[in-house]
Amino acid sequence: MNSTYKQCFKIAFFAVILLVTVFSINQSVDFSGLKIDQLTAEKPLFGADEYQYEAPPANPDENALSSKVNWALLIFSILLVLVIANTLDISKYIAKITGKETTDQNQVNRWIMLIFMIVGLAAVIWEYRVHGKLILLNNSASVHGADYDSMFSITLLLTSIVFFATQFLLFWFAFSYSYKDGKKALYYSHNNKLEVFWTIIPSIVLTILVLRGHQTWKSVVYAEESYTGKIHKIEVFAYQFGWKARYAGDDGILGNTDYKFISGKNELGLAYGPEVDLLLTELQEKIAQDEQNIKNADMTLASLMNDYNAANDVKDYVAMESVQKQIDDVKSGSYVDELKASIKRKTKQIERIKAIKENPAIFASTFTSAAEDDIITQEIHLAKDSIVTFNFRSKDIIHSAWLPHFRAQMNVVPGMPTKFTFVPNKSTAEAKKEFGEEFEYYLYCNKICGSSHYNMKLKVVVESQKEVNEWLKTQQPAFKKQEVVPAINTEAPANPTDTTQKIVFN
Ligand SMILES: [Cu+2]
Repeated sequence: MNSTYKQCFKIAFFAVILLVTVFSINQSVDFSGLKIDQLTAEKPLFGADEYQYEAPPANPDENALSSKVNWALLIFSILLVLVIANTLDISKYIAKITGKETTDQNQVNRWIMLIFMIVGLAAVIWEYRVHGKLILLNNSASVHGADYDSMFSITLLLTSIVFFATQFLLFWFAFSYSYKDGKKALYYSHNNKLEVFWTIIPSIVLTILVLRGHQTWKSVVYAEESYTGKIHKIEVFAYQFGWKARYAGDDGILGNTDYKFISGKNELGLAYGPEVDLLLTELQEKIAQDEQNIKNADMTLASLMNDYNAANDVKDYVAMESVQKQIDDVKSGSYVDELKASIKRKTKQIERIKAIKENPAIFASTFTSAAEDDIITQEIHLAKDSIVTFNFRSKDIIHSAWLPHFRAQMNVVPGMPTKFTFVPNKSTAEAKKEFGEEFEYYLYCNKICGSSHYNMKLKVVVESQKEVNEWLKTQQPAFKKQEVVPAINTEAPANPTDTTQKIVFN
């Protein structure tokens, strides 16, 4: 009787553990928001929908735990544990009473092995069928994409064959060669032929896969050299959190850039004289302001004291706390230190810009007229079958430009320009026919780069060259030609004195 209690306790213990596990999984994952069919049959492969996925609005009547599927799973799991536990116990008691073994555990195990194999392999086949659209790629939108896809498919095919064969053998042997009375296991420690066979075959297969991969990689990475014809260069600029594209204007040349030129109005830091002069003026003004603030630190402190007293009168504790913090900063000197540091940074920036402007050779090669008519856009339009090179630049941290439909991805690293060349060969209109009217190509950020990383995407349109040209005409050049201020120094200055005459520093 004592042992019956023990058994009951054991079963109850396992049931509780199971219950807690299922409950905690249920609490942490809201299964109700995840619908498998949203990722499969009706949806386009890598379509916009998958990446714009929004969970359906929560139904207040239906909390996560009331989901029918999960309750069914929970109850089923508990029952299964109870049934197995009871079966084993009952047979044990019968064996005790009758003195005969009723259940042959070897028999149970071998059948469980077989069932596990069938269920497991069936689940794998189900996965291939249901999520196969995400695995078996065959609809890339770029020339090199087809190569990439076929490589993926071949690798998947080979690994699948090996997977099915080894899993079948593993479980079939367990089933087929289970314990039988009077049968002795064969002691089989080594077989040279077998060793050679299963070393050489995988080596050859893997070598072929790796070499093919290397060839494909080379053709993708060095594509710019291998294509003959006009290469359309587009700059793709990443920042937290967004993208900007830059096209060459009528001159067909992308202007130079420098991070030192980046300002509120010159987000990409283009080497455009008037804008850079404006930045210098702004920096000088800010320095003057900072210097003034340092001089007035005592006045600032007095005014903060007044603010504090005013807040104290009305017992505005939030305001009091924030003013107190500012008072502390001024008193401790960190307010002035911060201003000094800011002056130092700005002075350094001015020095660096002046270094470029005052060196005739650097000036001439930096400030060409090319940047003037560059077009900065919020979309990328590409001509179908044209050779495109994306030149990537980052303003702040590492991003990664990912164009899944074109099977392209490239890190975007601050201070290290990267590029990627490819030929889009499926227009947006053709893709819409294939994937549905709502389909759009996108360039995503594929490096988790901060709180709004998920929002970093840029629409890509593939159309005819004529349509691209028409679209470009509707886009504004980065800088409207300034009529009052004469365009400066588009040519190399004759001598250094010339340079200083033309550029006015404040
Ligand atoms: Cu990013």
